[in-house]
Amino acid sequence: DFDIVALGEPLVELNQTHEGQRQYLQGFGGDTSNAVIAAARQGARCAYLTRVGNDAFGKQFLDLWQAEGVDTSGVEVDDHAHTGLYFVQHGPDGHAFSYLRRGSAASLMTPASLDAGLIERARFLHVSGISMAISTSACDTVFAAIERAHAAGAQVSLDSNLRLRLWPVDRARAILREAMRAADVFLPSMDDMQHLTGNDDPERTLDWIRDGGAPGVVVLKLGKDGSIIDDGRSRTAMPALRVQAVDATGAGDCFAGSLLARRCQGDSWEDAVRYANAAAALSTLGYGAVDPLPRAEQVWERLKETSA
Ligand code: KDG
Repeated sequence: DFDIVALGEPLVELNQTHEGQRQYLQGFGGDTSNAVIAAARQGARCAYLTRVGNDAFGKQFLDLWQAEGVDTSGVEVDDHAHTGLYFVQHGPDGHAFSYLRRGSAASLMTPASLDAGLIERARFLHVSGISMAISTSACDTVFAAIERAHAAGAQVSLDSNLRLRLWPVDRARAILREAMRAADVFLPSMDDMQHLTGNDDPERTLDWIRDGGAPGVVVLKLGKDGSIIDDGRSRTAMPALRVQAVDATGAGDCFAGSLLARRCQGDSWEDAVRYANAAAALSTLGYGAVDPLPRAEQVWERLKETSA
């Protein structure tokens, strides 16, 4: 059985190593893949549901997941479509993504290609705004997966991960609203919600989410201001950890994966968020979404230092 089964698209990553220069380090990205690897590094039993191309990068991903202990029996290999790719560039305003992913193997997923058996053996199904934005058939696949999860008693976790290059804001708002109503755990960022609601006040944003019918636990991520846990009864502000970040790509995914992993270990929401904050902070200290994802020992070490 699995703690976490994630569904979405992995992307080969080419990450600029010096601002303004043309050198790129090849790594791995794709929000849900990042999250499931982060969870596996915290000791969770994980599987990933996706499709990759029958190409060198698809093979690299399969090797990566296997090395990380992520089950790949639900990964389909497509002979005709490629594995998706993105570039990360760094500038004064942080990082920016350029995508080469249209028509990718993962974007061609359909509800029929879903290995629902894996979801039915999981505690959490983890999906994101990106999983639903890459194509309409992927969006249908996410909703089919959510239904299968709930029918089997699994919980659904949703990270907003709004990428407006992938879909128009009106569609994103409508679909994310629908998905958040089905989420047992909803992990929106304040930046994403500001695009959807036009409002920059955290309390009003949480009201919007609740009024929209979200029934689960909501953790609203405020960046350097930490996060707020809304468990439906009360709201608790949690501080952020300060670090000298070099590349924040994948930090939110690390937060999601680490949070779910700790919930599966029995942590309270507050303890799980404190842990996930530390893990996410550590993940920004190196380049790339996956390579700098910390392991449990490093996170505990960091938590000890900050509480000392
Ligand atoms: O959260 C980081 C991801 O956004 C990155 O790895 C690339 O999955 C990606 C995407 O679609 O933006």
